[in-house]
Amino acid sequence: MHDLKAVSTLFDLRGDFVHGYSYGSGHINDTYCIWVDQAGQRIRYILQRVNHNVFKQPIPLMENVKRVTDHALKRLKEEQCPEAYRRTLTLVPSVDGKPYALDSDGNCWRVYPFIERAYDQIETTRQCQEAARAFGEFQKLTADLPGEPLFETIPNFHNTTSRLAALKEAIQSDPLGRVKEVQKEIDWYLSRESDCHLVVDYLKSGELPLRCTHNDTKLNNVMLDDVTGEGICVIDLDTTMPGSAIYDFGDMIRTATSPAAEDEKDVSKVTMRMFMFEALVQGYLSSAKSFLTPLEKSLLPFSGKLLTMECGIRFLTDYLSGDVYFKIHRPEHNLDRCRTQMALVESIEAQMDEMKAIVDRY
Ligand code: ADP
Ligand code: GN1
Ligand code: MG
Repeated sequence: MHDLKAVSTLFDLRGDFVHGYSYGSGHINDTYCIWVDQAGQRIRYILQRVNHNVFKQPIPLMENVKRVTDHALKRLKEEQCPEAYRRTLTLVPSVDGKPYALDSDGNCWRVYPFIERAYDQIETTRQCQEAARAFGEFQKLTADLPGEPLFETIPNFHNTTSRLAALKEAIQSDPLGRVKEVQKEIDWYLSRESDCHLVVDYLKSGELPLRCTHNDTKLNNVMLDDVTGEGICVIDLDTTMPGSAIYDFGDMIRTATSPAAEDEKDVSKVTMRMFMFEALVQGYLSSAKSFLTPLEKSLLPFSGKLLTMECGIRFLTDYLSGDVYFKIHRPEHNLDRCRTQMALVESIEAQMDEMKAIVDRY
């Protein structure tokens, strides 16, 4: 545990630190909720340590986040949107006026106002639709971000071909001797190798456009209003950078359509529910229809298979490598995650024709 009180003094919080604790269930950064007393009023903030094992260059990453959040706020204000500061993340500056602060160990920290009266769990079709609409709106917003393209915080993040190559390397080096336990899973992923190239090839040939995308559209990365259910604020902007709309939609299918958790041990509970898929299509197209190309639209059903497979490949690679990337809370956590992704891919494969029919209908 870090000294949260000491870290909080690096930021211009206009108050006294009261207490802080670990918060949320993200797999990457260290996230804390901290309470601050401001002239007698208690306010909470999100304090985060950027994981520099994953994000090798936190400072250009923070410059990305600053550019995107400033642009979002400017737009919301121009549109005279009520509660603008609840509809986008905003960065609380450090005492020396930067959007982040470095501690004496070289950790990069940031503070966001806590988005109040909102939640990040999705259970109903309406919530699903709203989340997808919000991610579509976010893509629209970043499409007219002025200036240079954003810095690529993790090169080849969604390059499924390189993800598969990394899996093969982990199989070769097998540092913990785990390969023999998971041959079935390895064979399963390797048998789907041909699916890994498609989107990468289309991007290379220019048939698919490179856009500014979120790239981590997991459903707990969007906050919904706790009264209206409206998708109000997209969070976790670390991977917002050049990418494909296919990646963003695919990860929504991966995280929203199954009733089972990503780390469910009983994979018979994992299934792609068509009504949730339909809600995603409805919500996403309500904001993205105007800018998606026909090829992008036609790849929406496949995107779910691709991103689920890719994430499974990453979980299996991390398991073989000794769990060095994703946070784990039990010994075979990454292996359980890799197995749920397999079950979900199989469920998507079995329903692909109906998924295509739904996209055509909308
Ligand atoms: P990670 O990259 O580790 O996933 P996130 O930025 O997604 O980190 O934060 C982890 C969790 O913390 C989120 O899923 C969300 O529940 C919560 N969270 C993050 N930022 C805020 C915020 N500004 N207000 C309220 N909750 C937040
Ligand atoms: C990570 O940071 P978080 O928990 O929202 C990961 C995503 C994976 C996801 C799997 C930067 O997302 O790419 O899809 O876990 N983020 C990064 O749950 O690697
Ligand atoms: Mg997150």
